[in-house]
Amino acid sequence: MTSLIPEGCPIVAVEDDRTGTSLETLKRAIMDNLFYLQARFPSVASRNDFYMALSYTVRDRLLQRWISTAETYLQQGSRTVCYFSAEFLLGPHLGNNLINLGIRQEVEEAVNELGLDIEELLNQEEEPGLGNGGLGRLAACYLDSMATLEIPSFGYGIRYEFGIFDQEIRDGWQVEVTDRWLRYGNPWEIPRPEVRMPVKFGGHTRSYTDSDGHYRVIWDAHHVVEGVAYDTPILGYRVNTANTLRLWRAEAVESFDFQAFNTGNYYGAVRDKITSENITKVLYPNDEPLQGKELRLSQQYFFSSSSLQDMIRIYLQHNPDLSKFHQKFTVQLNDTHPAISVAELMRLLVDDHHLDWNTAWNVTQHTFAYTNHTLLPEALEKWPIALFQYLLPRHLEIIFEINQRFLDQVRLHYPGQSDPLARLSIIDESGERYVRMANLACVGSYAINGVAALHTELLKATVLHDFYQLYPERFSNKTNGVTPRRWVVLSNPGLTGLISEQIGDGWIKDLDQLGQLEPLANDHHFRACWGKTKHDNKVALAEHIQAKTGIIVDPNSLFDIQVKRIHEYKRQHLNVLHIITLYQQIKDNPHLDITPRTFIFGGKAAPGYFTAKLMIKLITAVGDVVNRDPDVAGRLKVVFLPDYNVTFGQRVYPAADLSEQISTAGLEASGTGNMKFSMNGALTIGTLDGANVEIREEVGAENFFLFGLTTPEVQALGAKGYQPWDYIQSNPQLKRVLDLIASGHFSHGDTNLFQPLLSGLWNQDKYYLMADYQSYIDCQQQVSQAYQNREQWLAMSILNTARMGKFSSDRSIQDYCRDIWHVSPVIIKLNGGYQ
Ligand code: GPU
Repeated sequence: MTSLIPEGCPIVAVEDDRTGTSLETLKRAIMDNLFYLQARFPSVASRNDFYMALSYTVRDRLLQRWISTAETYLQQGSRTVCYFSAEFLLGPHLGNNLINLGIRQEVEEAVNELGLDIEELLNQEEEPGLGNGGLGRLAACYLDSMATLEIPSFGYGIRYEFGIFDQEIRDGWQVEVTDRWLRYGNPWEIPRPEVRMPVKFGGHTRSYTDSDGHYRVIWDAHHVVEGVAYDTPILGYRVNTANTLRLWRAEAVESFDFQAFNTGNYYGAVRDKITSENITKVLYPNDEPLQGKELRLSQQYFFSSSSLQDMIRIYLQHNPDLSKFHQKFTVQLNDTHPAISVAELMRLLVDDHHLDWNTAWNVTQHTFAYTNHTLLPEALEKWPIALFQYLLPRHLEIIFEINQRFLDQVRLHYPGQSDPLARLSIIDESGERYVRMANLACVGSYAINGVAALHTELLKATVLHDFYQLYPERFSNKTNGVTPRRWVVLSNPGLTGLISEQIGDGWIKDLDQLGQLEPLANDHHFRACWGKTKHDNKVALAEHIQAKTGIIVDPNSLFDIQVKRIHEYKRQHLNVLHIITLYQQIKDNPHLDITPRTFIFGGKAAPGYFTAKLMIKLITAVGDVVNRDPDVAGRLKVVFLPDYNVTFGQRVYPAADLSEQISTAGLEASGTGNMKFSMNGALTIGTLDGANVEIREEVGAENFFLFGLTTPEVQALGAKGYQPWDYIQSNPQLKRVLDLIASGHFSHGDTNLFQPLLSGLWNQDKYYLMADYQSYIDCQQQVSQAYQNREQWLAMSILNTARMGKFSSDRSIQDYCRDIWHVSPVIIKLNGGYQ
């Protein structure tokens, strides 16, 4: 490989202290960073100072790989994937980078010799919570897999100053606290103040004909904001590839005009500056559905525009001809949040780079691919035309033009029919006019996919049916996956050691190798070791629970866990109905012999989602009564663990016996927590929804607890007119459970508190809890029985892990590479830095 450093330049060898991994070198490097980066000496250094010093030491070892990677990509001009996502829920970096670099042991020793504790330092890291839940975490797993598979790729997103709020529980209610994750600095990001992109907002457009007779449009914006790049290296597992996650921060610009307009109004000018910088202040904490706010659309446009401008800049460094842009880059749109990119790329190509419309459209349409992540109709993004006109006037024109040309084509398919046209149109004209972002994404993309087999089928049959009719060849399924590096190796070292002892460690990069564990499911000794690992993890979680909540739980009880965003369609309240059912059975018969269980919940509610917040209150209220009732003692415990996040997930999945995946069939697009649980040997109780269907296929029906209506059954019931009352009146047990809540038993006699939840169930029950209740209770009874047969349970647990190969995000990424992106790995050789 030829070096980029011009000949004759002095060769600077990277110091060993920045790359070496011997014990002495590591110790010296940590102390060096403590002095020269934190400006501290050991006797006054805080734990955070040591965390920072250690992180810089690890970062140095990444940078060598990062630079080699960037250099190689530049030289080879390799085809590159850009993953556009408004959310990247990365979780803490330090532990993961130690694993991927393969220096966890050495670093632990070095840290010990310095008189420090590695666990304490790891716990010091504030996780970057730049996402809400599944969608953002999927993006993070995909970055890990793309790096591990040596795929040239960039992540592009937003550097929120405040990520997802921290959740506190006060008097049983959720209270939101600002996530000031950058307060003590972020050693993992490298600011790139010289990489800045102007992003325009508002104003007007005007047109003219240039000297060559071309029609041109100029957008005179109301104001301009600059996107400034902040880069985070994303290292693959035991490879030299370190890709880039580039997140944009909004900065104000002070243009000449800006100053002139504000003469004498210094205060006003500064206030405007602050307003521009608001764009990247805070992550919207709504999962699905999203909030239709102006600032949210500004965020989406801001990061889409900055990213596309950056890609064009990179492209033009080596290729003059933008008509081939799509050969170099492909963009995956993570849901519709970046779908405005379709119009923005057209604008950049046509207005700024003077490509003709057809050429530009060919490039655009061959650049984007769109992933849909939800079937909930209320979560499909649409923006009022008036807002678009005000914020992005040029884009509205471009969208109208795209739409007109598109509808002309559609007319050829459906001569004389207006209904399909109205449904396919990018503009919703049924009432107030809106721009439909999913339609824009479908029209502007060469590939469209769902995230689990069932979800893709339902997309084709329902929300995207008309597009499927028109463009069947664009549709495919790409079942989600999760990275086994973070979700097994990092979070479950005990299990990792046990598995690798038996089958070697090849499974970490090739998860299908877990299949070699299958015969061991029959091995009594192996089962015992498996059981001990699980037990150790449960003890550790029990200690954590006690430290955080004061609640004492028994590691010998069945750990029954539901962790995910709080949402009616995910049905945490169905889980609560089961708890109350068991509670009543014990109250009826205090000597009842039941399998002791600990119910553990975690998850945040969107701050404006009243019912979800009431669901949290219900869980904590039931816990308060059940945990204190002496009749129940030793049999049931209910814990709501505050502030569920990636860090806490890493403690939870390894300690679970039972994974609750109980959404109404047809509503959870995929789920990914379901995969993390199963990989760590939990059994699933679940509906035939999302990826549960495929998990059950893989692990075998006999190793999965299935209950509830199927999607067609839900649809049929809905069509014939669902009456929850039919189920309540015919089921005395169910009625008693609802009545007990209504009586104020869990609310200090307050009969009003839970009324909104209860009347929802009685009157409408949009998510079919009443219809699924008995099936769920019966299935839970089977779970309890199965848990009594420890040997059998352990065998099922081993088989769950052994059969999870399919759900590695490596498999997902390979599918995307093969079927959609058409990109191949590029092997990175370490060139030792600047040589
Ligand atoms: N999902 Br849309 C989110 O987490 N947030 C969103 O705004 C949207 C979807 C989730 C789906 O609910 C979940 O089923 C899926 O596994 C995940 O995206 C990743 O595809």
